[in-house]
Amino acid sequence: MASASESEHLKIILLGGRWAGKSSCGNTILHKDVFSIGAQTEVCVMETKSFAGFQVTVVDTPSWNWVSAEDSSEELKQELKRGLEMIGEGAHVFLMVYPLGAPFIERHKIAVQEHLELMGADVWEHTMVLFSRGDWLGKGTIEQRIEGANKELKWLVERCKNRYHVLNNKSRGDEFQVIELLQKIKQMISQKRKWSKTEPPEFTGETSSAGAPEEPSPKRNK
Ligand SMILES: Nc1nc2c(ncn2[C@@H]2O[C@H](COP(=O)(O)OP(=O)(O)OP(=O)(O)O)[C@@H](O)[C@H]2O)c(=O)[nH]1
Ligand SMILES: [Mg+2]
Repeated sequence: MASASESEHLKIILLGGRWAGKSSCGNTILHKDVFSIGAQTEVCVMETKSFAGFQVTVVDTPSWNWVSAEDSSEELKQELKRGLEMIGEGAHVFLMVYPLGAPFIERHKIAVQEHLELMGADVWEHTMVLFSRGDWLGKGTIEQRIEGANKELKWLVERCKNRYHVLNNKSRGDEFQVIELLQKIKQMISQKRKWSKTEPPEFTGETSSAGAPEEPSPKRNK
């Protein structure tokens, strides 16, 4: 296993509405009781831990109510932005936490879209849906659940480029569910890096020193 200094640093910001399970997911990811459960999170809290060859930083954030961002308090909006500042420079991901089994209708969609977009116009490029309450999945798979979901929930998954994961916070001993999530996040970050490296340089009128034709950039649909 790589040492903390060699390991990849994964920076995670948990976002979501009231009672979504953000703090619980944070504790499951860090395998540690860092964030308070059951009491509404009021301010951002950050913690880092080395796990499975990764250095993992998690920022827990206060929830929004299921209203338009316009109707959320300035304090809440500032605190969400502070969460992003806390995580600092470098690649990070947003985990949009939503409890499995809870209805996701138009007003949830509006609240998610407007609050997430406070994090920047490109927020969707860095966002994965994290379904909490994995114990509520029952016998089916998450893919079947999404397949049979309403258009609003499908919209959320599609907006996140089909990136999603399920955590059962009642099964904190299940490290595999966390390792799998970290692998997905790593893949998301390295994909993003690959895109920025293969992005064709702006045309300057000069021929490239190697004289080789540019590779076409990969499609940005995942
Ligand atoms: N059954 C089950 N309950 C969960 C799971 N995750 C969270 N909960 C419960 O959901 C409730 C809310 O969890 P929190 O982690 O406090 O949610 P939060 O989004 O941080 O909530 P606020 O910060 O208060 O808005 C708690 O009672 C948790 O025990 C899960 O995977 N399964
Ligand atoms: Mg909380």
